[in-house]
Amino acid sequence: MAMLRFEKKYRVRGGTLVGGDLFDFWVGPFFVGFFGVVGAFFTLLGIALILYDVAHGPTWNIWRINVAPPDISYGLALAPLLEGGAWQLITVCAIGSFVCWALREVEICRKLGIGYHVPIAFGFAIFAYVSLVVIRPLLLGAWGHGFPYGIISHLDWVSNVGYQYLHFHYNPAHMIAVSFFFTTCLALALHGSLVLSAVNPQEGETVRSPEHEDTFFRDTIGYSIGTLGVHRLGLFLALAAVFFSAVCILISGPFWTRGWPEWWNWWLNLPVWS
Ligand code: 07D
Ligand code: 07D
Repeated sequence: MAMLRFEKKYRVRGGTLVGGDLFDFWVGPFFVGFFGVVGAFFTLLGIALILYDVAHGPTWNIWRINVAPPDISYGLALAPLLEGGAWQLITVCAIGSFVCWALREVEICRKLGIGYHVPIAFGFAIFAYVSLVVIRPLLLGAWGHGFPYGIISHLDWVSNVGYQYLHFHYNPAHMIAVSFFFTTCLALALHGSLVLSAVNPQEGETVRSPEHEDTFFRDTIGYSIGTLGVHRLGLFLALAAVFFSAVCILISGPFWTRGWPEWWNWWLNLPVWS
């Protein structure tokens, strides 16, 4: 079925999570929905707050603009708007906007009758963000532990927090997350190249079937995970990478305050060495 005809067929009312028919329509190719409207509200308010804060700052240079969280001395209290209060409200808007985006995806899945894999996957990204700006600051007792909103300033934060624990590469959950990120790239490169090699042939040659793809891997490493399996694997690898990222930052501070290299002393102290 041609795409435009398919869209016409499935674009019927229903499947929404709240509000019934309210905003249950499309604008051009985009589904609006209740969460589209609420999400747009949070996004616009968040951008307005960024602009307001930046307008009071020293620069409009896109790389250098910075919306900083409140000073640690404010603890978990609300701060004045230009002393971190804007960061707090922007954080509320960002979470509101991300969650609305995920729920809008859920409504689209319901309309299409497909699984919720995409919104669940995005939920992991939201969890990582919430770990950084809500859960860890709450555990440490101050909003000032969140990262600042700025292109370069958030890099400074990552570097500073990393060195605060002496050598962040020794964080075991960081190791697992990094390894999952690398493996995700390996899996995507293998999958993308294999599919192209089979279904995008030179002119005059025929498209090959999934059996060709499976046989390539059986010939090479003795096993093929299969057409469905490779997508399960890809999703697992990517979600595990983000999950262990959240773990690695949540344990840094709330559960381990010394340098990460020191954590490995348990290994050096194993009785087997003495
Ligand atoms: C390609 C999908 C498109 C999305 C893009 C991001 C904005 C922000 C805001 C001017 C893969 C759009 C960016 C809307 C503009 C203002 C105030 C996704 C794709 C293109 N980071 N980070 C970047 C965010 C954190 C880190 C780039 C966001 C953590 C490092 C971009 C968040 C830590 C490096 C960016 C976030 C961290 C970057 C490219 C939220 C650990 C880089 C991102 C909401 C996770 C790289 C100058 C990209 C860079 C980079 C955005 C969080 C580390 C500006 C929105 C605190 C080490 N980050 N980041 O392609 O070049 O993502 O930075 O959590 O080296 Mg970051
Ligand atoms: C948080 C982004 C969420 C995004 C959302 C959506 C929009 C809309 C709109 C485009 C999690 C945003 C959408 C805004 C855009 C339009 C239209 C993703 C998030 C919700 N590290 N490290 C990680 C590596 C070092 C340190 C994670 C590698 C050093 C700290 C990952 C190296 C030190 C933290 C990772 C390396 C250090 C991390 C990041 C190498 C610094 C974190 C991925 C090769 C001296 C962070 C949860 C992630 C973390 C994190 C990789 C080096 C410090 C595993 C490969 C040694 C402090 N590092 N790191 O989490 O775990 O994505 O965050 O050297 O906080 Mg690290």
